Amino acid sequence: MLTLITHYSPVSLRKAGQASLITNNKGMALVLTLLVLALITALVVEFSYAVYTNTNALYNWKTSQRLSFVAKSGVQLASKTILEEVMQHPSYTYPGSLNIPIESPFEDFKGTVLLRIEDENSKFNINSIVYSNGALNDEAYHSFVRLLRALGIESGIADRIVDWIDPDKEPRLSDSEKASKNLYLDSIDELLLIPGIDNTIYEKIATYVTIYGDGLININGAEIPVLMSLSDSINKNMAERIVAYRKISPFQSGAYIQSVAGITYTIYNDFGVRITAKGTHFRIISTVTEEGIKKVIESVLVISGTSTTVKYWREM
Ligand SMILES: [Ca+2]
Repeated sequence: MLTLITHYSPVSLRKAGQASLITNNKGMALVLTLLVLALITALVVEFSYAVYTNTNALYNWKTSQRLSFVAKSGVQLASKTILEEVMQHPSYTYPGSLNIPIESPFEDFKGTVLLRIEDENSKFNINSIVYSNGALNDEAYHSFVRLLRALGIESGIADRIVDWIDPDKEPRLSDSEKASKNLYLDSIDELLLIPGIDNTIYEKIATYVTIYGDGLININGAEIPVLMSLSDSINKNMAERIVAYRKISPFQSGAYIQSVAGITYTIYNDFGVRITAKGTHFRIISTVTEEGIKKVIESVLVISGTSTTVKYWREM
């Protein structure tokens, strides 16, 4: 019995406890080592990922900067092209829009450059429907209604735009003064803010309207619906004849439109004061793409004599 008691003496128990403590400590050390190792591995992976992401972001940024320079050069080239055209024949500008694809403009550049030039004077100036004193410009309003009709859009949209722009608060339609701006449009996109103009209507109108220019329409560039907006006497067939005529011989002045079969002096007299043969405001869209990265610069240039002024500039 005694022996047994000795075997289980407090000393022996302490020894046994120490042995198990040592084993436990070793186990803890192993767990800690494993934890530290796991942490280091996670940190290394995280670090490599961060370095990879940063390098990639830096590479994309560098490419984006490079493309931005190429796009800017594109705008310069387009403006030079327009100026040369204007110098060559000062009385008119033709055509209304032009796409210029440029193949390998620089060494080491493997992307594509597409320049698009649009004569803004070939479009209908939507702000022209309200005079600067706030009164309705009847002729422009009726032109715009004709444009809407040619595009298959109901004429009430013209009234909604008038109320959006004009300074008064008297609605032309029951709800057309609700939240109206009562100022001119600053961009075409603003049409989407006008109640009653949804994406479908906007998409139909957008390419034919502008906020630039003096309201005169360049008959050398106007597309069929815009030509039809000039007068009730210009139907689709006549508008097509105008387009066919200018392809062979661009109009030297507005009056030259009478050379087109069917356009009598009486018909011309109806809209003669609202047309021109020359554009002054040009939209340039320079799109550069390389290795999946795209840079677009959109700008509007005003040409006066031989000088150009940038009216609008947006980088995307
Ligand atoms: Ca108003």
